Amino acid sequence: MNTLTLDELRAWPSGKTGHVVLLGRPNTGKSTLVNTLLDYHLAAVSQKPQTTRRNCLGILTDENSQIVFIDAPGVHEPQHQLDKAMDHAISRALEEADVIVCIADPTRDQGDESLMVATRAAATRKPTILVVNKNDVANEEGMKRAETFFRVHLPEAALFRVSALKKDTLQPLVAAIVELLPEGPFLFDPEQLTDAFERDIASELIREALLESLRDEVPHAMAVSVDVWKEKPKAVHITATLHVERQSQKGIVIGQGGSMIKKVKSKAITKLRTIIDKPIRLDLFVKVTSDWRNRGDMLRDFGLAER
Ligand SMILES: Nc1nc2c(ncn2[C@@H]2O[C@H](COP(=O)(O)OP(=O)(O)OP(=O)(O)O)[C@@H](O)[C@H]2O)c(=O)[nH]1
Ligand SMILES: [Mg+2]
Repeated sequence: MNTLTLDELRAWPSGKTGHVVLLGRPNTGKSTLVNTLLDYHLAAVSQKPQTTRRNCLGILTDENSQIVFIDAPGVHEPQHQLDKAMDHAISRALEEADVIVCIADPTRDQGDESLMVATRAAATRKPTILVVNKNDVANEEGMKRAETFFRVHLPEAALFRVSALKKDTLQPLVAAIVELLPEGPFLFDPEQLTDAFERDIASELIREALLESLRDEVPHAMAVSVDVWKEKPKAVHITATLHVERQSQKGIVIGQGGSMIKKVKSKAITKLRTIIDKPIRLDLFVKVTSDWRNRGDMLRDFGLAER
């Protein structure tokens, strides 16, 4: 952390501020909500569950408040070591949070995962808000069912219906969050949008390109490491490795005559352009890293588990 001068300390803004965890089963729109509020493609989003694998901070600041959103992985039953690390990240986020925002998806039936979400939120006894997302596509019956389900465990929580894709629907929610936050000095510089490094965001965007391009389980068996990041005066050179678990998956990712990897690269470059304003050279390599989802050393190397 940088040392501040006395004058800078005196000028450091304060107001309503604190951590707000987004808690929900996979695919409810947690990352979408953060991206929309920040107007920035910070977190990977996809139609496939378990897109987010580690906590990522999205910092929303205005003159009087600073909300530090924790975009956490989706709550699900752990299978691999990776899932356990994701679950641990959720627990850490819940501990750190001043306010919990429980996000429900009314387009699906509420089941075991929703039950885990509701009971985990209730167990913290922290101020909690219930958000029913996707109101642009959900029907009234689905929204009512989701609300009734969560209400059993969170009878006191204020309720909002929103679409994480539409910023104007999120303003009443943001105001309610601010109300619940404590007063204090801002936790981050007002200009800062996230705690993630540019190369971590880049690896997420490359993974998003994989999630969009590849079918079934393959993207879930993949991790992305950004190995080289060179800032040249007129371009940024990035080298990344796409880790798969088996030789057969390597073939799928490369595709016939390299067609799939070309597609992934082109999609990834388009996404990276939203965060990098120089020309980009992206080199992708595919590597078999056997059973990485069950290996603590690899999970730590990929930044998915604590050191
Ligand atoms: N129609 C509609 N789609 C949405 C909305 N919010 C999110 N989605 C879509 O839902 C899918 C999942 O969104 P994500 O933001 O990745 O969900 P998540 O909760 O972060 O998922 P995990 O990271 O897997 O836990 C994506 O296809 C989004 O485009 C919404 O309000 N309306
Ligand atoms: Mg997510």
